[in-house]
Amino acid sequence: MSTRKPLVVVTRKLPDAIETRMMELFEARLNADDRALTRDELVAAVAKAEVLVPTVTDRIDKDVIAAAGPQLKLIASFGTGVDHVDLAAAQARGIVVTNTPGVLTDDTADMAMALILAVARRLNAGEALARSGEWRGWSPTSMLGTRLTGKRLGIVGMGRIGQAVARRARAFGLSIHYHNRKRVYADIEAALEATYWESLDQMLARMDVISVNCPHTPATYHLLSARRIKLIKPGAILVNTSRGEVIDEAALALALSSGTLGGAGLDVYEHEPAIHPKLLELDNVVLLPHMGSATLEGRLAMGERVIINIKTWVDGHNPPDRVIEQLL
Ligand code: 8YV
Repeated sequence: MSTRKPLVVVTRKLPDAIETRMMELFEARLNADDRALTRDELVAAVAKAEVLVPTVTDRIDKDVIAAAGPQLKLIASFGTGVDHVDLAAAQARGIVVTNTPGVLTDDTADMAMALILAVARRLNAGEALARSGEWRGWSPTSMLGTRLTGKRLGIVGMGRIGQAVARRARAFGLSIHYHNRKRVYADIEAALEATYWESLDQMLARMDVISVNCPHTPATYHLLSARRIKLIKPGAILVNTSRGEVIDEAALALALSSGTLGGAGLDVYEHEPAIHPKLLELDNVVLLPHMGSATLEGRLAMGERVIINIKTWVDGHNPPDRVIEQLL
């Protein structure tokens, strides 16, 4: 086992227990005030670091990778999505990229379900009324939402998180439909009583609720394009806990403001932290600040995965969560 301590630059503040362990194991440079690094700071970091631990808020594009010193050998990202890292550029420079899959599946699926419930049952409007001092008491026709039981849920991206959403949704009486690059194994389909739609267009036209759970890759950028948003069944609810870039946000805002879509629940945005101004004005949307995996347990588990990936690499082995570009 190697006793060498690599220089590990961590771009954001992580839970104390993770930072403490990193300090024990590595020559760790931490970010005590949690300010996201500027591009110049990121370039300075990769010029020195042997290992970089970025998050979704760091854009590790080909120029940043080109600025890396020859000692940078591992980008151990804190998170599952790796769309903020130019994987091809990293691979070309012989830099290994890892992520933290699996440990935020349940938290993210919980949030997708929370958004589905919040939009269908108008939680934001109800909460606002209860706090406003304007509530005049119960009425048979006020705060009417949409019943979920008996409705169809279409999951776009049936990976780990999509399947976890399906399991939850079944308990709420939704029938499960999905579109995925590949059909999932028959036993998974059977357990979820899930219907596979090879054609995303056809699925969108028939669903009452749509949940986006695929990663953002060049192939899924604006997968829900303006054309496809127009295909969605009028009045349907769309939720996104994956990446904003999968949906054409301007087209979505238009469909929501014109009333074509029934509502939306969004945890992620195309140009984070900016949110399309039209979305901010609408009351048929529930907007969250990218907090799908924000549980203490989840963050600790993500940190553990990062440490395991770095430690395995330091010890001369292949890190368990290595991301290979063509697999995405
Ligand atoms: C993370 C996420 O918190 O892991 C992901 O892909 O979207 C988030 O839930 C974030 O990416 C941390 O870098």
